[in-house]
Amino acid sequence: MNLDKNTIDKLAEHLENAELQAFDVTKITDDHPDMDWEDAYAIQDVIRHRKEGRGNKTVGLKCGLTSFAKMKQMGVEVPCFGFVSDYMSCAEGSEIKTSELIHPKVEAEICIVTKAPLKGPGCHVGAVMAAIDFVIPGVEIIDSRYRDFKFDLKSVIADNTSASRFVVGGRPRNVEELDLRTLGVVLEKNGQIMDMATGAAVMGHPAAAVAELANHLGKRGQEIPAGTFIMTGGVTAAIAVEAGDSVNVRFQDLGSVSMRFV
Ligand code: OOG
Ligand code: MG
Repeated sequence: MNLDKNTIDKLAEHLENAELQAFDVTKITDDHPDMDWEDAYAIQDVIRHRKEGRGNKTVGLKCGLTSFAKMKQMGVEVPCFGFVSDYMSCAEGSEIKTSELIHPKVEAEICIVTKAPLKGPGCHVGAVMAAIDFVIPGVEIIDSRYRDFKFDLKSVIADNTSASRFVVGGRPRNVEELDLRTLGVVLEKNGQIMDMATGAAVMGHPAAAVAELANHLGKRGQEIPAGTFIMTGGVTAAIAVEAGDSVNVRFQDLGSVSMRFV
């Protein structure tokens, strides 16, 4: 750790205010170039404690920058991890207010819910497959607090990996009924196909992203509890949306997830 507790608390407050009041900021590594990975996750943890202290429940975990499309789009090669809170969850088919957001983008996510705890190190795809209760399709609405979505990995980790809103819906399925690698996803905005991908785009297998998450938490003495909702990371590139747009994502064997931006 290179930053002191006071600086970490100040940066967490700064980034969370930007989220809650919907204004953009410059990336924090510009002012704190010596910030390290531990500092970045420590800032994210303070944001989580601030939300929980206000009574917001943490309702899931997210993997980010796990697909080739996303890594290329954002110019990074390492995944990152964050969390989602109760107020970020939006119902299937609902209207999402862009006035509460800065510059939202949507991405298709293959999501899972666990039925057994997962603990790294050494967590692998097999262990994850055994721990999946069901698979459910989702759409994440990311909204980086950084100007023009320009950030480096440490800045985006501190900013809770751009977490903003998410919608789960469609048809949950048992994992043995699916091939998560060949599962096709088509993302449409206003009836037009914007991007498509298959599950293997996420680290070769979406369960590999969950294994990485368990190994990441394991290094910090934590585990993924049973019953955890996890987004495995955008399988498609993220697509910018604005008021008036409607989004529909079709998932092979899992139905579709849709929402409107107002
Ligand atoms: C970082 C968040 C990445 C994903 O699924 O890849 C993420 C960003 O691109 O702003 O949620
Ligand atoms: Mg995502």
